[in-house]
Amino acid sequence: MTQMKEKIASLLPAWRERVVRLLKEHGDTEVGPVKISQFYNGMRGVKCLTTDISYLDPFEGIRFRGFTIPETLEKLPRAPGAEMPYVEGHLYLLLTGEIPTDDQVEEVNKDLQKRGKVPGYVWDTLRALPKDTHPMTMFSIAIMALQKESVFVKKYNEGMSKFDYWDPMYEDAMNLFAKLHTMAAFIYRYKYKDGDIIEPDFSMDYGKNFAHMMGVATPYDELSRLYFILHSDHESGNVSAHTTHLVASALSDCYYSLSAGLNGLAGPLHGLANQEVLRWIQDLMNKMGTETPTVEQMKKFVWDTLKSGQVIPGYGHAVLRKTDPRYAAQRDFSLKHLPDDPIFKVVSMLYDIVPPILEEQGKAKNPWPNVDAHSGVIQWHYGVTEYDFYTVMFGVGRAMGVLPNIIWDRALGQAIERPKSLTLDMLEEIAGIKK
Ligand code: NMX
Ligand code: MLT
Repeated sequence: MTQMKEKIASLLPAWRERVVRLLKEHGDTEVGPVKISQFYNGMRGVKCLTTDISYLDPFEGIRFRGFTIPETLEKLPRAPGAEMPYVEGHLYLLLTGEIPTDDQVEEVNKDLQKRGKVPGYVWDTLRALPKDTHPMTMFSIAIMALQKESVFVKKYNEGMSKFDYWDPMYEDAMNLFAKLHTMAAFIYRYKYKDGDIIEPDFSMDYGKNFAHMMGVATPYDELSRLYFILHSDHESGNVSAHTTHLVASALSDCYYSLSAGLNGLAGPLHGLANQEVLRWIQDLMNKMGTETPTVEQMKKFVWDTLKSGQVIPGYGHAVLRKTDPRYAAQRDFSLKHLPDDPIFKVVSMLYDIVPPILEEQGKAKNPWPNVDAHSGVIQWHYGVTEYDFYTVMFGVGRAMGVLPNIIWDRALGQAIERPKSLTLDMLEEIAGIKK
């Protein structure tokens, strides 16, 4: 057993004891009321989920196991001379709540390498799809194709105590995460590079290997590490995390659960916004006939977008009420590596232009940029201009957060999710509306 798995096993009894005690002694304590508006506004603000893996403060942004993004990037181990920490170390942090040693990171890396080989039938499945299939559909199908490998299903069918569910869930999650970067890069090269596939090099760490398989030179390896870490987790109410949790709550294995979660990530209001941002900026440049639109041209384009009833992609958030620190981290990377990139300049100008316009329009509760406003421009700079692909990379990163979440769901005995619904008649009656 790896130190990471042993660590989870050793932490479990104390966490279980806390949950049992909380439920036994305080199970009836009320956390908050539910308003009628929340039945129709996507349950915004209803406190009814729990995770210890990350927490999102509206003004501070995300904390991974208690660490802010700058703290996470500073504390996690990295390769000698590397700018960004190992993805493997972040996985260890998310799963155990502890910053790993170099030795522990090395062990995670070796463990993922052992699990990394993708069976040939996955490639056959992908090759059987029409080439114009969206890469997110391909990614989701590739994950589903692997479902027959589920250790959880096998052990469940053999008969297993519910206290042990987390163990095969862990095995499945590691087996799946170990292959995701290879499947993502395969989709990219198959779809956009004439099927010229680059084999994985398992002597490399996760981020570097991804850059290698994408065929993009350094510092794309540094970017990949940063990208996967930043996109990993955003507490449990966002569509991809919540869907993964919901599906897993039926004891569906992690292949079914992650694939479902990523189908949610593929929506333009969620992860697909990163491709929308690039599409929108390209549209801006094309319509204005220049790579360097003026402030006035940009303002007009923003207003035109709003007046046509569309959202400004990459801006606004359901929880955040300030600039997303994931945006800030990517901006820091860009200032160092691509300060003169024309699209980066447009992205920077939009940061000054969009928020006052959204405030003037008066609808969006948060006028500031989110993670998706910045991720595409960096990919574009390194030649990954096929923006349909961007959400797949978001998905690889997101898996690193949601898979640990469902392992811990099993470990702490979270029940099948089943909230109660009411009819409009009932809500009108509660509201005292006479008909
Ligand atoms: N541009 C224009 N209008 C907006 C925007 C925006 N960027 N953000 C919110 N609004 C509108 C929203 O459509 C709603 O309008 P209406 O009353 O007509 O329905 C109104 O402002 C109130 O919405 P909020 O309560 O501020 O936002 P909500 O929590 O409902 O939605 C998002 C959050 C993220 C879905 C929303 O801000 C949005 O659509 N942003 C653009 C898409 C985007 O960037 N998504 C990525 C989010 C991050 N991620 O990776 O998932
Ligand atoms: C995310 O990373 O999931 C998005 O920012 C959406 C959210 O948190 O609601």
